[in-house]
Amino acid sequence: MVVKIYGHPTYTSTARVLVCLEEVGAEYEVVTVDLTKGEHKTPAYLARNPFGVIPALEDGEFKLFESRAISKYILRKYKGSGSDLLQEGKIEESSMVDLGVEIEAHHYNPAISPIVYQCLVVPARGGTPDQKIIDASVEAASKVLDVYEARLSTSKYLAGDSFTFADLSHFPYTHYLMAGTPYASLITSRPHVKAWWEDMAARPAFVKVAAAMRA
Ligand SMILES: N[C@@H](CCC(=O)N[C@@H](CS)C(=O)NCC(=O)O)C(=O)O
Repeated sequence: MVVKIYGHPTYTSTARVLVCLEEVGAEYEVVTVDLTKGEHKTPAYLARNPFGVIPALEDGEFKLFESRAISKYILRKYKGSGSDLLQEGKIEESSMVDLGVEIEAHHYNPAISPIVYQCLVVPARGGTPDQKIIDASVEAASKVLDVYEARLSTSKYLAGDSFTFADLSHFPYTHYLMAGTPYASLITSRPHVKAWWEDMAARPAFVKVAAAMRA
């Protein structure tokens, strides 16, 4: 029985989960949910995720949604088949992973996602990007990335000297920022952030999942 991910590999939250599965070498199946056809709002899908967003996980009888919760489930279930990306059992190290994931979810993601949305999604739907939203988001992202630059000048990764889920969780939006917007300099102008991203982007799991993404 393989883990099933209901989602779509081009969407960021699904990509986060797929990178985890690739990192641990788990067997999995993607059950495509086509957002353009509204498949995420059908009663069948709402039974998997009542908020009507992708992804959702099914592992035998067990069901879960929210990409970061699914990611942690996968990393816990397959701990031992790869590196320990949650640092579980080590109270300070695992707390640093939690901190990095919280910062990604509540500071990084809200600053970067509007840039990606305005530069990639809006034009793809025939619209014109709102430069005011982009400018405000670039300013917000700069402040967050200054914090990252300081942090990454004292340790190779966000939670310490090992690559963890705190780093991995940044992958989907950073991929689209770098590959699909004119704002890659947010990353490349900061030497430690640039080295951190280049190191992550070269990981085989990232390369494989990125190949199925849009930009
Ligand atoms: N916090 C959720 C966010 C999920 C989310 O917003 N998914 C997007 C695609 S990346 C979605 O399904 N959007 C469809 C919609 O909002 O109608 C998670 O991490 O799983």
